[in-house]
Amino acid sequence: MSEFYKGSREFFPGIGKIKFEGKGSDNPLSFKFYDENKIIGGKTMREHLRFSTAYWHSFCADGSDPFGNGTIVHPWKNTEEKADAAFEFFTKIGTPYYCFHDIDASPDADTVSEYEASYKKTTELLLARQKETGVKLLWNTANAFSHPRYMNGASTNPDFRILARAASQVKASLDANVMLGGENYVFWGGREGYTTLLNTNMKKELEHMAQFLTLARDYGRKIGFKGSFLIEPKPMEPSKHQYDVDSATVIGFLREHGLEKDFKLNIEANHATLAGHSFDHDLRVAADAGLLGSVDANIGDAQNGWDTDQFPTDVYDALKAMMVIVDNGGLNSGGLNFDAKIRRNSTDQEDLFHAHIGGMDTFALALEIATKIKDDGKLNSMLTRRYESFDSGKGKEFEQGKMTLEDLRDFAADDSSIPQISGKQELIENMLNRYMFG
Ligand code: XUL
Ligand code: CO
Repeated sequence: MSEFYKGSREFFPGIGKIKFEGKGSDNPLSFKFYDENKIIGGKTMREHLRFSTAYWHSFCADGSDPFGNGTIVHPWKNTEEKADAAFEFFTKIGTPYYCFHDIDASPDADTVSEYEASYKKTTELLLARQKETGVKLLWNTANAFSHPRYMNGASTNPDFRILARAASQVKASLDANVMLGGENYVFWGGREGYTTLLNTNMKKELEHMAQFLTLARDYGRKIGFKGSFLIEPKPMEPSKHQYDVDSATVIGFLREHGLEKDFKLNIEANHATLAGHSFDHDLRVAADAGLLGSVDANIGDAQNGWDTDQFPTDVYDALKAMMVIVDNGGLNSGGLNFDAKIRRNSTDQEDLFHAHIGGMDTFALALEIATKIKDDGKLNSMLTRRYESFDSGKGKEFEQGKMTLEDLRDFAADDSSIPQISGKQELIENMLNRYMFG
């Protein structure tokens, strides 16, 4: 049996299965750090990292931007060829999972029934490819933002007829998910927001969104979807203001509407930075709420304020993210999905391989270092010590809710010499560099 899937023809000729060769290797088409079978803390790297390739960026995007036409010409010409190319790529690069929007993989159509019929056929095709290769579906989603009908939103559209049309896509996508054994289902509200409050009833729109998600949850559970529903926060782009701004906003929304038992968060690095946070901030907020579901791994550009969706190569950034993920005990049914695209001027077929190799090696390194930091325990004990005044005495009573405001005042009045305690930021940053490069 071939090491990779080959369908009607080979779409990435001349490139074989990408293997781990270690950091001494000069072969650019090999992993230097990602050794899928290496055991770390009782699990393989493959099981820890649960990498996924994004259908849309890898097999649909053509490099076009608002100022220019596409630059990347794909050799696949129809749904079947695209699926063949995708599964060839997944098995050559070795991502055990993939993710897709309905119309990435399956053709869109004017009528709901035509759309459903072709989606069903595409799902059967994808299921056959999954069975042949063992590649699994991390999540799918409905694209309810590209078509002109969604210009005023999908579940938050002021026109009920558009909301219902979006629901037909979500229903079909949940049907596909269950057929494909998807582990999660994503909602990203690209146009769930507003351009101006002058024409927007925000309260009504948010209530509609909650009702829509509730119906999707109920339908999914009814047809046997056992995984997590995920909301992917993003503050803007394409909408001027998107309702799912960041982790904290989405968590509040889920709790307000009683959705927090079924929904978790899909955190994307470049969305967190667009919201004025760091990647690890939004991961930490989600993890602390017990709602960290999955990750869209990418990186933005320090000089640009938009969603550049670049492949992650910054080990420092990835390390800080992996420290949260390792502390969270992993991602459970989630994974690290490369919601990332090669640059408009990266036009060789092998560039898609270099991009994924870089992303996978970056997170493999980050996993190793984050595990080393955890096992070493020094940073963790510094963190614990920083809050030790709450471990006993009055501090503990405060945490237990046993003190009043007057008690606090009386304690402060008796406590005449409060020592100054350093936060030790520079020392910690130096320690991090030593873990990385020492
Ligand atoms: C857009 C984005 C989407 C979602 C899925 O910024 O991240 O690709 O991940 O719709
Ligand atoms: Co994303």
